[in-house]
Amino acid sequence: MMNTAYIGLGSNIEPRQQYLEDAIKKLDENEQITVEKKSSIYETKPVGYTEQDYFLNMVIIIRTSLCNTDLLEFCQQIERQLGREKTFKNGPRTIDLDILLYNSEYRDLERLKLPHPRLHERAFVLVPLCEIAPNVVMPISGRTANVLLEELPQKDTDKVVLWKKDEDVEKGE
Ligand code: GSY
Repeated sequence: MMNTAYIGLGSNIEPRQQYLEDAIKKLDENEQITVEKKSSIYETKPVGYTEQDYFLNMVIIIRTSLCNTDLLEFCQQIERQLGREKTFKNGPRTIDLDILLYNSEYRDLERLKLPHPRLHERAFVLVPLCEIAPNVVMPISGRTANVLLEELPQKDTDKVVLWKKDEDVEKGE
């Protein structure tokens, strides 16, 4: 059974772009995962704990035969492999992989909440998500990514700046 998942990636420790690319490569190397679509990379002002460096963020769409908890495990394994050290809550990180959506499932487990509980308030997620899937529908609320983005204040979306278009990443520019 093939499932569709949306994953948000973020890094604010150099080499930021390399961490994003390495994480995507590791996902794609898993036989049970195919990376279907990638957003451009955005440079974003840190949210939450603000006394840290700017992030690079992007969103990808994958197809996978992994169940949601196995996908979570695999994402956490990649975070560990890429040297993510838990400093403190919301602190700097080499790579962060968040499952944003898994099919149209709703889950409220300790370890896994779907859709991602802060997705609707995060411009650094919604801007790249809307680039590649503006009409994706949120479970329960039935609202699209586009509608969620329109509801964010402009001061939030202003802090998410296109950094590298997907085709420039492919060309290695
Ligand atoms: O889970 C996301 C980690 N994170 C980010 C992020 O990825 N980007 C921005 N701009 N701010 C953030 N704050 C946290 S925590």
